[in-house]
Amino acid sequence: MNRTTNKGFSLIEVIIAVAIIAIMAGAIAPAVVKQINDQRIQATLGELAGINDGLLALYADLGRFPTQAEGLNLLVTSGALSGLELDKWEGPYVTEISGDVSAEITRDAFGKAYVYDASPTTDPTSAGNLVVASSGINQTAEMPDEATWVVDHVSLYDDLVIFVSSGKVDRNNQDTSFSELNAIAAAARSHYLWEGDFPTSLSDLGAIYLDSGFEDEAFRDQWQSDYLMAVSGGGSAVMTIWSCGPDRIDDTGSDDDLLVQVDSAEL
Ligand SMILES: [Ca+2]
Ligand SMILES: [Ca+2]
Repeated sequence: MNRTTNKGFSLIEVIIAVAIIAIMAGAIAPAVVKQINDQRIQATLGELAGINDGLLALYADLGRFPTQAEGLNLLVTSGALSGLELDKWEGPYVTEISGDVSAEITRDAFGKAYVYDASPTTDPTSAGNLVVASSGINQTAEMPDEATWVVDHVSLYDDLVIFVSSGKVDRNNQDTSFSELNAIAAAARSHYLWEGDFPTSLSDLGAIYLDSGFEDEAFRDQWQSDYLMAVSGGGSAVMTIWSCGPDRIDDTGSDDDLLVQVDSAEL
């Protein structure tokens, strides 16, 4: 009746058990690591998509992307903006993540800071106005190649790279700016018909000739640059009104500038 049931384990049984556990762990561990990495890649891709949308929304508001110094932080904080730009900033432009938003948005799901290139050299050249990149699983930035972000090389590395293009926003801005330029041109025609000459500055058009909807923003385009004007010729004067376009540089009506003209001879 006193038979013991606790025989204990023999040494050979322990060795076999440990060996089985070791083999199973060896088989499972890589799968677990892979699963964690896959989740981090998906999280990082999701963040990059949000950053892309946020940068375009910021561009639509400010008429420009963050400078290299401002970086991705400008998506969550207005930072050193002032005046008109501070008024126009309507962030945060990324979906809020729990905790310290500004710190998290600048880091990928592996905890490493995103690479932000505000003036990238890309191949093809029109690939994007900006590049944002995660260094990926190995947390080593392998791109760009030779200082050029090559679209075709993205798949060569584990880096996760987005090329951000303002093209769609610019097309919307162009449509709106042309509408405004045409409204200003119509006001300039009225000015000429009533006063016998073109205005010497756009502000001369004022409320008398301009329809509502312009008010204090009357003479600023969608990239937040002033519309410009010039009058040439004597007896048959031509008034030119233009926007500096997406590059916000006055190309005197050429390059990416948007331009309308009013010829007094046609009035
Ligand atoms: Ca990498
Ligand atoms: Ca320009």
